[in-house]
Amino acid sequence: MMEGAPTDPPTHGFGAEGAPAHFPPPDVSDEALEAGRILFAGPCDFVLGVADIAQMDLLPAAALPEIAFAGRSNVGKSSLINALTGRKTLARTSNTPGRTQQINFFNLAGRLMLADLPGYGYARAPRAVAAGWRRLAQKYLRGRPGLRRVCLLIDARHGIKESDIESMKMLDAAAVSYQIVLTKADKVKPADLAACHQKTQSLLRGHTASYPVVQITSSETGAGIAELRAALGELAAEKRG
Ligand SMILES: Nc1nc2c(ncn2[C@@H]2O[C@H](COP(=O)(O)OP(=O)(O)OP(=O)(O)O)[C@@H](O)[C@H]2O)c(=O)[nH]1
Ligand SMILES: [Mg+2]
Repeated sequence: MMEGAPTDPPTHGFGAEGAPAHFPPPDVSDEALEAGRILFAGPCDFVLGVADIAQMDLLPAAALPEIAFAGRSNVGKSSLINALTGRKTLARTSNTPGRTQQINFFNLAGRLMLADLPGYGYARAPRAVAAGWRRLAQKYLRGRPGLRRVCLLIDARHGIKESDIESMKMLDAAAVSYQIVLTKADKVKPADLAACHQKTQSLLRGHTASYPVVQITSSETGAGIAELRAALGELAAEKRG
């Protein structure tokens, strides 16, 4: 087993000072938690990075069910992939928004492909460059065979922004299933977190492709990570052999 891989038994991740009692973590069975834990404790390898639309056409057809991590710049996409897989440096993270500038693919245990997307809404990248990332991400999200779910990440400190609504509408129109994941829960007071969760949940109404459960996470404390592993594990290919 790789160093740093998740080996602890699944917990709900909400410690004593974690989420308040009135919004319990989603109801996940112990079997699903254990299956998710085992999957994400498996090997995870960088496969390739795709930097522009021309390269998209060279992308091999999706042989595995695929999960994409999308959201505004700096929301914590790369950190979440690292937290899910229990590796600190698998996906490159940064304090500087715009760190992930291509679509990076990771093969998880030969059962699931994880795709780390560049963020949108990064004001400081040259306009043409940011537009290029956006087109790349959109082309990928609309047309990727094998894409089973998009984790659409929302910073729990800020909630859903106009650019997120645009992404949700685009995914609704393309009928691509997406799940809202609140990030950086450790940075928000429990009462504010509850309010953000409730507001986010209510904003899902009318969004036809959205998964009903809004998952609260912290890549810093591990809150909600076991539950997200369980939810995504249900989409993985069967273990071979
Ligand atoms: N406190 C806290 N900080 C976090 C969490 N997740 C990410 N961060 C921090 O937020 C910053 C951005 O994280 P990244 O994972 O690089 O964000 P990203 O969405 O991949 O960013 P781009 O690739 O630029 O779009 C880093 O400084 C992370 O350490 C979290 O759960 N809690
Ligand atoms: Mg990133």
